[in-house]
Amino acid sequence: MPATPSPVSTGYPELDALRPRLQAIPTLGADALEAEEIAILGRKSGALTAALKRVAELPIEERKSYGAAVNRLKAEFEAAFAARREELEAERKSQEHAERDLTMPARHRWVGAEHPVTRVVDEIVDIFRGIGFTVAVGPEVETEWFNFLALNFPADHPAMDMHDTLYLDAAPAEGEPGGRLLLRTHTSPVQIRALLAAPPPVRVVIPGMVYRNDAFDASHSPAFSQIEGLAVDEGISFVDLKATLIHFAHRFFSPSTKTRFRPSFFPFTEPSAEMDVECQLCHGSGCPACKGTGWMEILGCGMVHPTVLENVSVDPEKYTGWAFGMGPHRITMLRYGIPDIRLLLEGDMRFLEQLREGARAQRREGGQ
Ligand code: 2NL
Repeated sequence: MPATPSPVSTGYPELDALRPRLQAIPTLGADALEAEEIAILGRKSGALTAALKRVAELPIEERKSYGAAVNRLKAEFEAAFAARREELEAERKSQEHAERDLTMPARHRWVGAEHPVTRVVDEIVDIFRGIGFTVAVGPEVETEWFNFLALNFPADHPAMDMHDTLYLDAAPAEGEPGGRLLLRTHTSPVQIRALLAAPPPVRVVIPGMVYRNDAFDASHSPAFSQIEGLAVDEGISFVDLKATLIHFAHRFFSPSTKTRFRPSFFPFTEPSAEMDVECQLCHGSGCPACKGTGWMEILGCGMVHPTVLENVSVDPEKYTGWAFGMGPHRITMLRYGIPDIRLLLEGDMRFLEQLREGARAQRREGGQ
């Protein structure tokens, strides 16, 4: 039994053996400090934790003084660890300050945003959803039947030529006519799928990417977006087509935007029309963007051709319908006066930043 325990000797050799490690703590680095703390105080295998566990094995008369010695040493270790940790943290902070160059230019903070074409597609889809249309999507690899033949394209139509359409090398589905695979050239095949999936009434809009064998220049891209819409029901007329598309133009552009319809031709509609809105840049007075006409063409449309309805087993005597197709990339260019479609496909941040949501309002207010 030891007499009075001195500050350096506990009288227990196995505890005294830890003292050099206590004295070494002020010299430890951050990692070594952490390892040493675990080695001494760790719950599972710390040296002092083990010593404390041994208290229970001692004869009753030795327990009190041994337990007290362990606890005292533990308190000393804890204080030493805490002091060293504080010291290291202070060193780290002062070093950080010394290394900080306050003359460095601030780092630009990037904030993500929707692409302007995505925003335009969402707006268009929302307007049609607001008047009872649903939204559908479909495959980008299609067969000749869904993409052309079901839509009343004659088998020798120039659009089906390899010069205009990107065909896949894959073998066509077993000897089926129109089974050749291609990248869809419009979203119309999805409307064919919608008509086959459920009987009328059908009111659906279809956004998606489409592909053509075109050169990449200021006004053409081999990949671009399209939105088509289709309404088939009993008693639908050209009046419904005009009323719906004029409503769309008033919501998308402005309530006072003037519109006009001109006759046109598509194999899948009869009669067919093209819709113009007054030029959004000059409001009708004529400018380079509208080639001096005061009008911008925004979409093609028409009454669904009876042959198309027959091709999907919808009775053209009972049902009629109308459809439209427009290009969100084109609409985005018209809305913002963008002269080159490649700007919308190349992802140059210096360009896209200017079209960020709210950027126009910020500029008006004299912000960045
Ligand atoms: C354009 C013209 C149009 C349609 C697409 C359509 C779809 C079916 C039946 C009939 Cl299933 N028509 N779609 C109709 C007229 C025009 O697109 O210039 N698009 C950019």
